[in-house]
Amino acid sequence: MTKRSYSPVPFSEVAVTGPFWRERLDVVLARTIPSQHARLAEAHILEALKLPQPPPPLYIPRNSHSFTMQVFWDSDVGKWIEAASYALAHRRDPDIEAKVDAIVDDLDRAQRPDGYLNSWYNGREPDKRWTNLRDNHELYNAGHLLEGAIAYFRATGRRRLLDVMERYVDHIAATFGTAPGQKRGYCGHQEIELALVKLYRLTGDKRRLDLASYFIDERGRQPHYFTGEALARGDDPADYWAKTYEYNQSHIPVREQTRMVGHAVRGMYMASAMADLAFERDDEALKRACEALWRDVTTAQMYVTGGLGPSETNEGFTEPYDLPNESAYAETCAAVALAFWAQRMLHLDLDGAYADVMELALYNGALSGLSREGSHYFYANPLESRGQHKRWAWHLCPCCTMNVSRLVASIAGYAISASESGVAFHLYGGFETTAEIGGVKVALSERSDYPWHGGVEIRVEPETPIAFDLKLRIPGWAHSATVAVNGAPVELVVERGYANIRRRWSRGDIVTLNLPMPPERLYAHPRVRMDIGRVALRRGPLIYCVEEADNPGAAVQSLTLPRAASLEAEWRADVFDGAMTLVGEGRRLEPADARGALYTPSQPRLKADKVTAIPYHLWANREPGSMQVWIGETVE
Ligand code: FUB
Ligand code: ZN
Repeated sequence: MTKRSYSPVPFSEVAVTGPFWRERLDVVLARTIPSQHARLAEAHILEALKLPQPPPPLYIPRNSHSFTMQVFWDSDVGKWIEAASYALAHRRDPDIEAKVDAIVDDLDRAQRPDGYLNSWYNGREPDKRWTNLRDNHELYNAGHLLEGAIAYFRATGRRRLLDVMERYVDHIAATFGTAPGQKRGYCGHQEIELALVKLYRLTGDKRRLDLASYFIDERGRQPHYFTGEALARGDDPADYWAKTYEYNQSHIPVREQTRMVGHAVRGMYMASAMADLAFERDDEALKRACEALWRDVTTAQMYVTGGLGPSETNEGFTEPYDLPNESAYAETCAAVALAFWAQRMLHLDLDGAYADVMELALYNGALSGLSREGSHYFYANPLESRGQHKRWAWHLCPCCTMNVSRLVASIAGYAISASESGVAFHLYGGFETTAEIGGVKVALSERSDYPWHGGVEIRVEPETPIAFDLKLRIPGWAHSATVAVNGAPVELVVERGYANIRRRWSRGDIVTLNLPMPPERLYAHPRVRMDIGRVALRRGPLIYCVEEADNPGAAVQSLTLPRAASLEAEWRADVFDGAMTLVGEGRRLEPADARGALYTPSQPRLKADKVTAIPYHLWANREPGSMQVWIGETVE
């Protein structure tokens, strides 16, 4: 593995100019970030930062395991700062910056002299720090605050929060590790590992990378830390409410894990950190462990939308091919985190298969978590509804709200990578940057109306002519792509998902890429029992669904698509602010028995009916109604 290959061009150095992501970004800047701050205040989460003071009341009652989600409020603050910072990189905003700075004041004041910083423990149980890593999210909170601090510094150059968090990281590094007197613990909810790698990349301080490696490699070792910790608290480890350490992926050491189990977000954050460490340390064995988990997730456990985790019980994985539609949990955070992991896998190998999953999760399973108007959310992202699912304005556990906003606000950071020898475009949709290649500044501007249309134009403007690789991702769904340079067709050789154009580039060179987007039918592996006899629709990177608002008359579950029915893409200016719909001549199932017998020897009648499908991420933005991704397929 050659580590020094492609690295993402950071979000702060890529402008978003295309209509699709520009619109989402503007909504996040103008509505989502300010409204999330207001919700954090209303939910008392900001008040809890104001220490020293008597701790705020318990706003979220303890559950039957004596757990309250209030313990991870700090993480929501960290994620909001991170999302706001990505937004600020696109448009500075004194009001938002004043709000961040006010939070920084509180955190600065709340930090203990030894560097410890946690609103729950500082205010309420100062003598119980680090006594329940399994459940109480202390290191998870630290990780999110640290990610927020790094993003704020990158966006504004202000480093006060970063200083606070570096002091806290010093404290954590002194507390945990393998040296005598240190705790050999790690967090029940992975997250700090990712943040520490980011800190290392910002500061170059290798101690941060070592701490991340320690947390990853200590996980799941025997004697099991959470067992000893429970005994030390006077608890019976056998009473663990989640029943199994698979829940937090500490059942065996991470390098031995080949199946993704347990809580989906935890698993995704862990795998992302593993990929980061494999990259930074050129660690072949860790890379192989990532690949095994990747195969498992993407071949047997992932929804067609890029959603992950069918079960509400553990907010996570169950059995291979167990992908129920209506009861799908598919937490927004898990799809967001799949995009994180895919991006990291992509940089281990520059294989378009990773970018395909990244794009799938971004446009579908993750984006569905945010409403069109920007202040309502989905926590679970089912693939079928009878109309019972409605977006919510906030949630007792608002983890998904800031995960989706930090993803959308940082979308620019997923589009382009650069290396010594060239540039790679992973996403299209209007992205511009200036990369330094072989010591020459090269301005790159990609223009397209992606994902609605597959025509892409890339203008290359080096300061002086220079030879380098321009790698263009040819998505797995694109079957007859073509490329031309300055109007002259180029033979398309696609290697692991990328067409490489190596030439001496000069100012004004223009590459045109055409990615035809015919509507396509997708079928699930026959072991996905819920999707037998059903078909899903895809066009380009978008997965589609049928929703009652476009298919009135009865629940969309009564619609079918004849196997031979053609599907047409139809631009509809009246659907939201304009969207590409898919339209086909479908059927409505009607009872064969006029009296409505529950069971009859006759098949239902098939009545011709138009089927209109919209992109999945747009569903549940109009009046409530039924929705379905996997549509029944009939012979006629
Ligand atoms: O536990 C913190 C976050 O809350 C998890 O990542 C989500 O799944 C939700 O449980
Ligand atoms: Zn969530």
